[in-house]
Amino acid sequence: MAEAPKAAAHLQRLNNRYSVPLGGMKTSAPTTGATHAWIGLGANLGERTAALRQAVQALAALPGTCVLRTSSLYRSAPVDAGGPDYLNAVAEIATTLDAHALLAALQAIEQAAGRERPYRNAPRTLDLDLLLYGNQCIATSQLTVPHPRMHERAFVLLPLAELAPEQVSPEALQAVSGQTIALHDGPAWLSAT
Ligand code: A4P
Ligand code: MG
Repeated sequence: MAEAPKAAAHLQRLNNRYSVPLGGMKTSAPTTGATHAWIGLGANLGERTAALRQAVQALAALPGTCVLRTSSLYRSAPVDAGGPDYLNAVAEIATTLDAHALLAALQAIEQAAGRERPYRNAPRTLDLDLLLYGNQCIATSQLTVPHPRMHERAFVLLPLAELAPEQVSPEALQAVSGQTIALHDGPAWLSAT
């Protein structure tokens, strides 16, 4: 495993403004009524990178939705769970879907990737979490936004801070700086063959 970067040192090195070549995908924002949202992607079963790549393509194919940017790819041991190491990333999208329709679409993409739910936090071929939906706070029986556990997790905060540093305070990064996490691949992971 590559050397685990300390959160602050790693983020200092990151250029927060790079944009990833998203070959063949919609990358221009819908013109009216679009909301920026940040999606957490994770996988720890099967061909993890391929599954995350296909998930980004599936996000870009959703109605009224485009993928604006994707983060680097991070590797870490399961938190509060067992099984193989996870790969995690975050995607920033602009979408005209409302938050509940977006959640349903995320779950459909998970299902298409062979996601099974034998027990809580079970290993999975694909997990898509809605981290942030604009600046909205949502609390329904199906959906909590911001995602309730995102601030406890380096595997969410590090990739999110690449794309949206204003959404991740230095204190939040400091709080997860003891978690072991490795940079698995830079932002070009999406377009690499
Ligand atoms: N739900 C409510 N709010 C949301 C939201 N903002 N985004 C509901 C997505 N779903 C949301 O999710 C269970 C229910 O949460 C859904 O029915 C939805 O209505 P799920 O995807 O079926 O199950 P889950 O992913 O196991 O649950 P959860 O609560 O999302 O798990 P976590 O907290 O995401 O933890 N370790 C590493 N290193 N990397 C990981 O990615 N992931 C987990 C899962 C544990 N450990 C990990 C990782
Ligand atoms: Mg989930």
